[in-house]
Amino acid sequence: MTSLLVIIVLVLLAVALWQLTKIFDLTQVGASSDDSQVASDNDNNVQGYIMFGFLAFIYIFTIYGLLKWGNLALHTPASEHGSLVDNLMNITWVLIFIVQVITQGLLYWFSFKNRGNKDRKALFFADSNKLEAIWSIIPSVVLACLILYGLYAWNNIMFVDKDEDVIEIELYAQQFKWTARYAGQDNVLGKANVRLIEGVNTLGVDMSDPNAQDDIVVSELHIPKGKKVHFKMRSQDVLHSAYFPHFRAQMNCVPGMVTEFAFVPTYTTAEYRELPFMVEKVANINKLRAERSAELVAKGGTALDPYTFDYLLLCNKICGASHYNMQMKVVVDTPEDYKKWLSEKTTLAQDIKAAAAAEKPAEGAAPTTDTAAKVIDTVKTVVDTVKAAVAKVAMK
Ligand SMILES: [Cu+2]
Repeated sequence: MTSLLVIIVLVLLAVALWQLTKIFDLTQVGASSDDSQVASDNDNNVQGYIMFGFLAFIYIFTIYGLLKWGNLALHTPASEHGSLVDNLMNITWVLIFIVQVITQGLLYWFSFKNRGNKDRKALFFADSNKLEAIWSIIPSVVLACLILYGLYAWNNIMFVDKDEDVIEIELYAQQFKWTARYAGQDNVLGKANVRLIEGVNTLGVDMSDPNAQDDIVVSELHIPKGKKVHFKMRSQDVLHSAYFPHFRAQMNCVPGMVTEFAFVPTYTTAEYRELPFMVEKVANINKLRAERSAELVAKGGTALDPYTFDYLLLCNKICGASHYNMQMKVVVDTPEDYKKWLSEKTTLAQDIKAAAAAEKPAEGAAPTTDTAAKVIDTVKTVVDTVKAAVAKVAMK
């Protein structure tokens, strides 16, 4: 609401300024001034220097942005292939930076050098093969190199050897949460289908499949350091995107198909927390939080909890109203801790059994919900009929 008011005030101010300049123009009527619509040499000079001013603004803002916000970018990658992605990204940035600095400079310099002048006539030529060759060949070669390097990186990252010893984990996306399913002892995920979703079996795992018997469903992802983890993604409803920023991994989750991504984590959560850049970052966040907490407490609110770093799995597709909150904590353990953590989890088969056992005594309660649903349906039908009748009368 406040921002709307601010926008309205700004618009009104702009209108007022515009009207003021019109009044100012009217007061100048009759005064000796050049009011011709053709630009004079003086006009051209002024425009030329203003353009240089804008060029300086672009350069200064770029440098300022790099100095002020450059440290906010993701730092050390936490996966084996991460440095490959970062390399590709950095090369692209450097290229863009160099090209932008040179082309913007040339653009403004030539506009200034060839600005309007009464004594100069523009030279007309239909085309220049040499020029066109230069501006076509150079970008093509540079882009081809970038794309080839990108393809090389992509193939390297996406290749999973069939015989390789990997950990199979399913990531299940739905509005608005993630669930993970571990393949268990056999390291084979059981079949699944959204049509089989029922009760605690929220992922629709086909429990008649022998491979599904030891599958484990959890809401916090644990993975071991130094071991390749092969993720298979599914989505229940709309497009989601599994995004692990620290591991430089992202893959769309598409309803009706299984997508995949594999990576090897290289730092445990504890190790990553100890990296100097992370210690500094967390200290900085907590400094800001402490200031904010002091403000909140002064207003009678509660203080914020101090921040500790955790890897996250985020959703990177705007998938609905609570998309911003669609995340899952990811913990990278040492292989021993990972084994211990997984061994303490119950399998989905056990969960289903336990749920069935817990439900039995409460069986009498089930019909009530059925009755309630039936009553609601009847009321809906009555309302629809009345609506139709009213509409008919209105038509007449
Ligand atoms: Cu999502």
